[in-house]
Parts: sequence; C-alpha cells; structure tokens
Amino acid sequence: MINKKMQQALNEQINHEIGSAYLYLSMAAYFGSAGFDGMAQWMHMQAHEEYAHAMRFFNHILERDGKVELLALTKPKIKWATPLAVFQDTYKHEKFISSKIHALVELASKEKDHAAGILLQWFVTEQVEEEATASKILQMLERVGDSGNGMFMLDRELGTRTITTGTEEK
Ligand code: OFO
Repeated sequence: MINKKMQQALNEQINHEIGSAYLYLSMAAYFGSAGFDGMAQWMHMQAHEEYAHAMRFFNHILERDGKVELLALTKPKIKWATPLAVFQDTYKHEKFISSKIHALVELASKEKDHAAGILLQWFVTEQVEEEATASKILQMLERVGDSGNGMFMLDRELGTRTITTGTEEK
C-alpha cells in the first residue's frame, strides 16, 4: 500500500502531467489558428503523450490500493508572438517538470518507497528525452529565423510526428 505522503505527491504529479497536456493542447490550438498545421500536429501528439504520463501515475496509485484525487487545472496560456516563443515555453516547461520528477525521486527515497522509485526511474530518463527534444526544435527554429521557406520545411517535418508506443498508458 502506498503511504499518504507519496500518494499526495503523485496525485499532484498527475495534475502536472494533465496540466502539461492542457498547455500543449493550447499550443496546438495556437498553431492551428496561425496556419502551422505540422506544429499543431506535433503539439497534439505531445498532449497525448502527457496524458499517457498522467495515466502511469494514476495506475500506480490504484495498483497500490491508494486513492486517486484529481486536482483543479490552471488555465493555460493561449497566445504567443511566434513559434519560437512557443518552443521557448515548451523547453522551460519541460525543465520545470524535470524538477518535479527529481523532487519525487528524493521523496521516494526518503520514504523508502522502492516501488515508486522504480516507476520514477522511467520518468527521469523520459525527462532527459523531453528536454532534449524541445531544445533541439528550439535550436532549429533559431536557425530558421525569418526564412519562410525554412519555416515551411520545419512545419512539414514536425507534422510527421506520430504516437510513440513506449509512452502509451497501460
Ligand atoms: Fe510528462 O513530460 Fe512533458 O511535461
């Protein structure tokens, strides 16, 4: 059985993951209305992945006879000046999520919760990938600058993103 402290912290993390999905959905809406269909697709896939992350915590709590408590969501930002600004926020947000995961790892170790510790190891690795992906797209956008052609190509490339099975919810 999961202890109350860990349960509360994981419930908060469900909120962060669903909050991430909500933010990326908002970014998808921005890209959709600004005519960047490829980036909109990329953000839709990202939102889906975040939902799958939330489900990992959700299932973990239930499997350990805990209680899932869904918390209120904060309204996400809805406007950005440029695609670059969107990915700057994405990168910043992923760094914030990494800090939350690292705090959970420390809590699991303090509480001697080995089961949560194992679950969280997957997230430590995942966050390295999440940050690297956001940073790479950010660099590409910086390189593209004001080039309409470059932006067109990048949008098309990002639009090829599909759902990755490794992050699907169980
Ligand atoms: Fe769940 O990794 Fe992004 O936020």
